[in-house]
Amino acid sequence: MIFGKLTHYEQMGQVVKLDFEGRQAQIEVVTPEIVNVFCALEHEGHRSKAIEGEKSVVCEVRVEQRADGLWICTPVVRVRVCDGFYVDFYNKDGEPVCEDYRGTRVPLERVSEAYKKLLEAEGHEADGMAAGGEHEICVVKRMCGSEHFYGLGDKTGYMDKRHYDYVMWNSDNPDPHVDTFKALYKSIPFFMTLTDAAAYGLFFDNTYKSYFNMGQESEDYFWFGADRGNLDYYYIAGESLKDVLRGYTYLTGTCPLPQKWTLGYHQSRWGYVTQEDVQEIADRMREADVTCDSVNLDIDYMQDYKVFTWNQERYHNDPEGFLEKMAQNGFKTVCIIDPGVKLEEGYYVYDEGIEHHYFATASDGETYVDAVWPGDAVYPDFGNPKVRSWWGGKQLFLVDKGVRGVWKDMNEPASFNGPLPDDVVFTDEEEKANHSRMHNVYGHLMAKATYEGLKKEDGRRPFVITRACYAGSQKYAMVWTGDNTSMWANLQMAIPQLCNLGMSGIPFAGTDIGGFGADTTPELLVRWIEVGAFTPFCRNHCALGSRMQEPWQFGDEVLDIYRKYVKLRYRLIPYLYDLFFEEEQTGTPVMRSLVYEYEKDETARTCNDEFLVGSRMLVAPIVQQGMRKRMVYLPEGEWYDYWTREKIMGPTWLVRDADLDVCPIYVKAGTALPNMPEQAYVGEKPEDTLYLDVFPGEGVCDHYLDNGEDFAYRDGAYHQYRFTVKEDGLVETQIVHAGYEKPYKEIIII
Ligand code: MIG
Repeated sequence: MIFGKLTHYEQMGQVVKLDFEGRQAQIEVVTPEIVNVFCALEHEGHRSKAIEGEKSVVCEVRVEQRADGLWICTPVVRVRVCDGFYVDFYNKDGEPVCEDYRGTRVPLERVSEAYKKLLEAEGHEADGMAAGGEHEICVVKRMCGSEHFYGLGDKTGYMDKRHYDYVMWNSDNPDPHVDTFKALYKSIPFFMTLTDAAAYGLFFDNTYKSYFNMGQESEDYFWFGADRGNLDYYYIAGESLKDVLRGYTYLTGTCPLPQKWTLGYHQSRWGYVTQEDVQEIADRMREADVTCDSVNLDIDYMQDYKVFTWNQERYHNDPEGFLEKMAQNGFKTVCIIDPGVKLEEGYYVYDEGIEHHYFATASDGETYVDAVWPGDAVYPDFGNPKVRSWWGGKQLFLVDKGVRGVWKDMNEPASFNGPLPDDVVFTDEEEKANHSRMHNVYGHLMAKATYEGLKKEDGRRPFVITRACYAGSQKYAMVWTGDNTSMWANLQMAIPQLCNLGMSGIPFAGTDIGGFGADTTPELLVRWIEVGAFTPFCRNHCALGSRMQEPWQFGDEVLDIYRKYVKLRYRLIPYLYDLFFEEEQTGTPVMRSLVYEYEKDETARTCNDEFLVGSRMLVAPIVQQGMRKRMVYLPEGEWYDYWTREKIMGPTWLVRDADLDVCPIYVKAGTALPNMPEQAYVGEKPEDTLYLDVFPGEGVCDHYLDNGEDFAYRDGAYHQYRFTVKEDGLVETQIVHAGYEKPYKEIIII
């Protein structure tokens, strides 16, 4: 990618066209805070899958050629473009924030070819140790030394991504997820950098396999790159991480407010085969008095794993009747749909797709066939808008049966033969594109098709769960982190993984509680629900063949503790729902890393075993086998121990006892936590009473209420309450917005 000298420039509104000796490029000011750096190496224009609709905000852009480069200034950001298309970003005071690195890269030295052969002979993988190498497109940024990196989607490892390297390539790797993984199911090529002086975000909007080296190669720089596609990235300025994330979600969208029941507890397992199996689970949930809103149906409800069919025999020819019976008992059914369509003449989904050329083809133009659950299968070409609306329409099959949510699996896309070959042909809106371009957005486009179809066919806020996704998928789906393993390391990892998803614009996320693969233990299951009760999505799920892990599988002590935390979650659903409302407006995550709220706090910056729910509740769970007490860090401010109501001044470290039934929780002084009265599932009883759990101190808490189901709130059909808490624990209530026809009849202060 040789640019050479900058020979000419032209300002066209907020776009500055740049002629270099070797290539043309451009800088575009999207908003005063957001600047796009672009060079059309593959195709003209952006074709973003993540950014939809017009995002440009009119603002003043001043361009000036100076001796040290071409300066492009917004009211907030100053950009300097130099020969070679080096691009530097400064704040409005002219202080450097994010500069291109001018030195020579020093790739890490790896073993010689000869030694590689030896390593391979011994059975080691000598390649793939580095996500590095030379890339056609590569942006190298200088490091000042105090960098911390957050975001990058669902990567394994810890909160701070500094010193690690990753790959963006949606991957279904059956091995236990550990720190050394370079990629998992999702590709979110966005991260935020925090230094002692500044915060900023970089979003590399390139759907090909891409690489992120966060100072693993060197202390002097970090880099990201790809071999194909355009050079196309966004610099997002902000006063804080919050501002930056707001900028990123302004570009790529926020997650729409979900239906309230989806915040309840979900019970799942791959292996509930028959109607009787599902019924038994539902009955036992109620018998055991573990609050529950949904049983999720895995692949066995289908006929021969054929999507949009129902196994009539297993459901006595009346799945509708069964789902209706479940619904009367408060259970909303969510069921899985994979992308792979069984190759079988006479099967309507296959026949329709073949007739209209809706499936991906091999390079020779023949329908591409691979193997997945139903055996030989073909892949819907979700890059084609017609395929998306066809697939969207298929949701009617499910909606008609009473299904309330759709769970998208295997959409990396995965196959039984590993990833699809690069040259499989898909559509990218109106032109053909190969798999290497469409791979990372396949799940995203499938989620979009599903969301739009459900919205049309059902009308309620669509509940779509997806395993694979790309930047911007939060507009269409929530996520789970795929096939984790019942091991302590994966419980520990759940915290940074979900917090980083939140800092990547994906706030609605959860892990398989108890672990998916391998056998859980009573202690692990207990500690996992003590975390999962506070994560945005709360579902216990596990693999066929692994030990059963429903709450009652390990005796009364485990069941009692499990129930206690699920009930606590339900009490807090109004609080969680408030956070989702806030998230839709601002992009601020529900589950937050400590650094997100306390970015100047050095301890918060690398905290991996505590998290915040909103800004007012801090959870410091036990995530170590055998541990019965732990060190807890509380950032600045006044906190209360949720259980003992003891008041503690932060910042401080303390030792908290935590027997098996204790998950340490702290609440900020000045909080009125909205609590839901006890019920077996969301909506069992009318929502006419609210309890306020008050933690005295000065504070203002907003609380949101609507019908929890449809889009009427967008036309103002909601109530918003403001609770002003005082030092003495008194609370003043105001109604800030009154639009919901069934506001609370009573607000009771505990
Ligand atoms: O690889 O549908 O991640 O949640 O239970 C097996 C069966 C395919 C993978 C999903 C998992 C699900 C399983 N699926």
